[in-house]
Amino acid sequence: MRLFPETPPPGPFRRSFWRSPLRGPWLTALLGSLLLPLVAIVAVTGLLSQIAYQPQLGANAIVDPASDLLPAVGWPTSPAWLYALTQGLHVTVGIVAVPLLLAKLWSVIPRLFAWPPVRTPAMALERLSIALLVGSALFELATGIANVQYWYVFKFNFVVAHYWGAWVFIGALALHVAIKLPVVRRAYRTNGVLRPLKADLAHTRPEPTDDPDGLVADDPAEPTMSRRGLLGLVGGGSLALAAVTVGQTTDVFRSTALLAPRRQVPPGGGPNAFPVNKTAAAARITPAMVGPGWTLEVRAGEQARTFTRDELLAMDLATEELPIACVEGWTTTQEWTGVRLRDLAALVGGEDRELLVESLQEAGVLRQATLAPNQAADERSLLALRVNDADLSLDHGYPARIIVPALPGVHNTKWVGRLTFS
Ligand SMILES: Nc1nc2c(c(=O)[nH]1)N[C@H]1C(S)=C(S)[C@@H](COP(=O)(O)O)O[C@H]1N2
Ligand SMILES: [Mo]
Repeated sequence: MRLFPETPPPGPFRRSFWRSPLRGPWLTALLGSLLLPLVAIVAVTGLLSQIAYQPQLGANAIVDPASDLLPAVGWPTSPAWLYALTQGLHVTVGIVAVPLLLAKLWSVIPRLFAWPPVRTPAMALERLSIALLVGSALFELATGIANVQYWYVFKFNFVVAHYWGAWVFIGALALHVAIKLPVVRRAYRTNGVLRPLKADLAHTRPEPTDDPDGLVADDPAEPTMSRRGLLGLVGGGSLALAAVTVGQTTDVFRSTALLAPRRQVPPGGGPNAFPVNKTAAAARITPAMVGPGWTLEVRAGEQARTFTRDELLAMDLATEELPIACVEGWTTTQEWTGVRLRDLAALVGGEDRELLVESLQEAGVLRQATLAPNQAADERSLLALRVNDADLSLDHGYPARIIVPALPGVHNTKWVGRLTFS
């Protein structure tokens, strides 16, 4: 008995429905070849971001470290712009890949309606792997873009879902590349790698029909666009997205980042006019909590000391130009002044230890972070009290905040109340 009738239902399940003369194995191979390095960059930088979070330390973990597939290899403090680079690439390249991904899906869309949907168990497996690949690619892009837009529509934990979605994607992609490599090779051997791009509209013909996947139309329509025109359209879309995104990784061109919510800086200019992630009001930090009664508690083992802000300001202060690089892709570099974390460690005998940083903020995962010994010991790592020669603004973490080179922005804790070296 047959699972599906021999004749496909009318509409997209019939091969005659798909008439674009541009579709074929060469076009799909070329789009795939262009997309692959981009998704590789996004995947690698995404995994690096998970490593940079140091989930093995304290309460840093968002993804359960017991089930994490990545080794806890630590994260350096140099170069200071390392996380700005990796995370800037992750977000920018991910956004730039969108037009290419859509074009690639368009190029294979007849396969979605292949008839019969499954013929053999092997084919069922292949289709399942494609479903996982396409599903995870769309899921990763949709959740990633929603997150960088601060559009928290999902009811699940973004980090956990985006992380495990990435592994599904990486696995399905590796399988897909291995399976399709011979098809790509043959498409390039038959058509040349770039030869079809030489044809203008008048010379645009369907690809040779030697095509096991049935991408070449049975009944091709007249072309309305050349292949290089299609590539120009897709590439132009990617460049346009890059142009309205990359500005957020700089302080000079931030206003050009039309698609980035963090192009806005606090109004009025001045030393504290750079992007704020979470305002003091949103974090429920009240003026009373940070008033003259504020003290910093510093502990290591049995040793505990408290300092007022004036006492901290009277210590040996250091000034460092360091970036805050947010996981959402924006970066700002400012000149911070404060007490070196290693000097504070020395005051309580907590040198070369892990450092638990706790905020006055009472709720939310970002109220605390754990720094590794190399991060707490770096001579540029500060408990910053001032920025650009002025007191920190309340929104930037007054009375005191953490600034550590190459640390993911999320761990540069604001409104610090307690430091525990252990
Ligand atoms: N206590 C506390 N610290 C925090 C946050 C927070 O929500 N609460 N946000 C973090 C994030 S995600 C970033 S990117 C940086 C941004 O610092 P800024 O707002 O001064 O630019 O602060 C970090 N420190
Ligand atoms: Mo952030």
